[in-house]
Formats: sequence, C-alpha cells, structure tokens
Amino acid sequence: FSGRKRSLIEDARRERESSSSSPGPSRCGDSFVFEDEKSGRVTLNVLFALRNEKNAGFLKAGKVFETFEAKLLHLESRPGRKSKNSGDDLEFFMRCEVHCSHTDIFINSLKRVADDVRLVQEEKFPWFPKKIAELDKCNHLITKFDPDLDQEHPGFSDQEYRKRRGLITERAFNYKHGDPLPVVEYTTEEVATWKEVYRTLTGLYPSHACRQFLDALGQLESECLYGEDKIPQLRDVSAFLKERTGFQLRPVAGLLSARDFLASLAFRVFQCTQYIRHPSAPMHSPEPDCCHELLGHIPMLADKEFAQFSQEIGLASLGASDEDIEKLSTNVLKFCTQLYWFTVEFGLCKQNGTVKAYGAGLLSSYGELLYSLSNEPQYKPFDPAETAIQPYQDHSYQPVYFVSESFEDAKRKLRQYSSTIQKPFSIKYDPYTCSMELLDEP
Ligand code: HBI
Ligand code: NLE
Ligand code: FE
Repeated sequence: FSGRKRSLIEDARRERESSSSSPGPSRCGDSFVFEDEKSGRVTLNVLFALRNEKNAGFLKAGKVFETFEAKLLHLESRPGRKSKNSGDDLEFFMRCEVHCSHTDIFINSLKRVADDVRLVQEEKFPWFPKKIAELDKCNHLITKFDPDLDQEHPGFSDQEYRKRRGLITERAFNYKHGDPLPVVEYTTEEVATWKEVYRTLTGLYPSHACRQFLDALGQLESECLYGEDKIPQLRDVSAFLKERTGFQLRPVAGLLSARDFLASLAFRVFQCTQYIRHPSAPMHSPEPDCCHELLGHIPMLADKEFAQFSQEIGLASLGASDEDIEKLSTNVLKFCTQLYWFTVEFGLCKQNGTVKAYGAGLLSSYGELLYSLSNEPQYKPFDPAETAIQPYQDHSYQPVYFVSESFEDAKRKLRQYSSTIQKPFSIKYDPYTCSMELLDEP
C-alpha cells in the first residue's frame, strides 16, 4: 500500500474496533464464561498484552496453558499500545477451554506473566451501523483492482492517471455524513472517455435495457442531468434520486468490503466512486467507476420496486455472522453478496416475452451488455438458493446469468428466503430517524 492509503485504512479499522467491540469490564464473573454442563469445562475469551520481554512472556503464558490443561481454540495477535522503552506492546486475543474449577487460578496465573489480562464477552454478532451517520465507519476498502497496486490495471503504468485518481479519492476518504457531496471538475480527457462510453451504450439501451431503466434515463436526460457532453455530478444525481425513491449518494474511494457496501444499502445510501475508468479500456472495467455508478446503478435506483429490493438485500446483510447456514451451505454475508451480484449487478429480467438487462454491471459495459444478451452465456431462472451457490467472476464476463420474471417476483422470492435466515434479532428501518430499530435483542 502507499503510506497514506494504508494509514487511512488502518485508522478506520482502529476507530471502528475501539467504538464497537470495546471489550467488557475486566472482571472474572460467571457471565463471561460459557460452561458445558457435561464436561465441566468452560470456554473463555481472554485478552492480554505482552509489554517487556515478550519472548519470555509468551513462553510463560504457554506454560500456564500446559499446567491447567487448557485447550487452545483460537489465537490472534496484533500490535498494541506504544510504550516508551520496550517498543510496541503485543496484544493477544484467545479463546480456550479449561475446567471450570480452574478458571480463577488460570486467569490469576496468566496475570502473573502477562499484562492487562481480562476476560471479554463473546460478540453475538458483528458490529453494524444503527444510524445513518455511522456509515462513516463503513469505509473498509478492498485493494483488489487498485491501479496503484494491481499490475493488470490498465492505469498501472500511467502515473498521470494514478495521480488524478489520488486527488479524487482523497476527498472521498475525508467525507463525513452530512457534508456536501464533492464536486469534481472533470478534465477534457475524462469527459472524452465519458462521451465514448455514453454514446456506445445509449446506442444499445433501446434494444437491451429493461423498461424501468429506459424510463429513468429518459427523465435524467430531459432534466439535463445526463448527456454525452458532461459527466453528471453526484450532488445533482443524489437530489434526483432522493425525490424518486429516497436513495441518496455518498462518495467512496474505491471497492468497499461487501459488508460495508451492503450495510449502506439498508439505509438507502448508495456508495459511489467518482473517478473514471482508464481511457484505454472504455468498454469494460472490472472495478466500479463513475460510468458504472451513473449509467449502471442510478437509473435503476430511481425505480421504487428495485430500490426496495436493493434495500432488502442490505437489511438481510446487517449483523451477519460468519457461521454457515446449513440450509444454504453458506453464510448470510456470502448469501447476500452473491444475491446482490447476480441481481443488482448482473441481473436479467423478462419483459413482454423478451429478456432485458437490469444489472448495473451489464448496463455500464458495452462488451458485457452485448455478450449477456447473445446466445453464448447460460441462463438460469432466478432463485435465491441458486445464486447463493453460484460462484461469480469479477475479472471478466459472467458465465451464467439469472433471469427474473419481474422485480415483484424477485422481491417476493428474496423475502421468502430471508425470512428463513435465523438471526439473534429482528430489524426494521425507521425512515423518520434514518436508524435501525432492533427487536428481540437479547
Ligand atoms: N464497492 N464501491 C463499491 N461499489 C460496488 O459496486 C461494490 C463495492 N463493494 C462490493 C460490491 N460492490 C459487491 O460486489 C458485493 O460484494 C456486495
Ligand atoms: N464491468 C462493469 C463495467 O465495465 O462498467 C463494472 C462492474 C463493477 C462491479
Ligand atoms: Fe456496482
């Protein structure tokens, strides 16, 4: 990573960790241990740090484990607090199993050889934003397809391009909920790329895009928000969407983690990149850019039914744990990600007896839009259980596309499916306060 980017990503991680999973009080109470009645053994979640003489401390901690016949189930370490004389602390998190009668003496023995020893409560589900302003913490980037790091990126050896992207993404990095959306003054070369993409795609849309898409694009053009001569600004487009479906936009610096990206959909917030693809590859880009967001996503998000469908995928993803759901043989987050992928990004639907595109990844790529409606790829009827087990392709075109009967039908199937997903709480979005209402919270 470049130093700046790395520190931004790290800062975000730390900030989120400190505010979300703040470990419980350091006490040795019954509520923090999980006992198995039959074996008399308990599972403990222990945090400790090593400050001075880390090697010796680590060996001594191991000795304590051995003495009490503790069974190590999980161990993680990370750099901890800075200390003056002995370099950084090393922090450890571990899960282990000991006999319940040994708990206190085990912890006290650890306290003799390590620093800041404490028991922590098991997180029942991962942190997720409860109010819209907390989307500021949903900023974890995936570095895949980054032109600074990925040698395959068409802009990798184009220093000018990388510098320009750095300028645009810097503002997205610093964006906080409630700030006005950044306005980017696009260069002549960038507008030329937009023009080429816009012209070729608008030539295909009448025959290839679904009705809802064509309607919204027509409105965007007649309100002079869209046209081939200028790249639309997120600020104007966000206001347009807000009036139609309540969706609003946020700038983002690149590809976000699936968890963060989907969480924002639950609040009817769509995270948009503002940089444009490299001029050498206008017809397909494996990563999102402003052509993808503006031409692929925005018109669809102006449709009420589709907006609802998108938000529901987001809601289903909130607080998803990493545990597999037996029935799906996958976990909730992965289920939502693949569902999103094969619908919102690459979905096809039937209209008046013919198949049309509604997925944003198709509507923003001339190459794949043609391909997806040719007779080459395989089609399957849309079924959430099927999309959950279908691997996807993020470098090139999809080998399989799912065809929905209608958005109504897709939404019904999705609801039916998500109602079978067990979560430790149930959730509802309150549009008046832009926050999540949790029910059945333990
Ligand atoms: N991040 N910025 C951005 N844009 C996307 O379209 C996007 C993302 N992260 C993940 C993602 N899409 C999806 O492919 C799923 O992983 C949710
Ligand atoms: N392949 C799409 C395009 O070229 O616009 C972008 C897909 C982003 C997931
Ligand atoms: Fe997308």
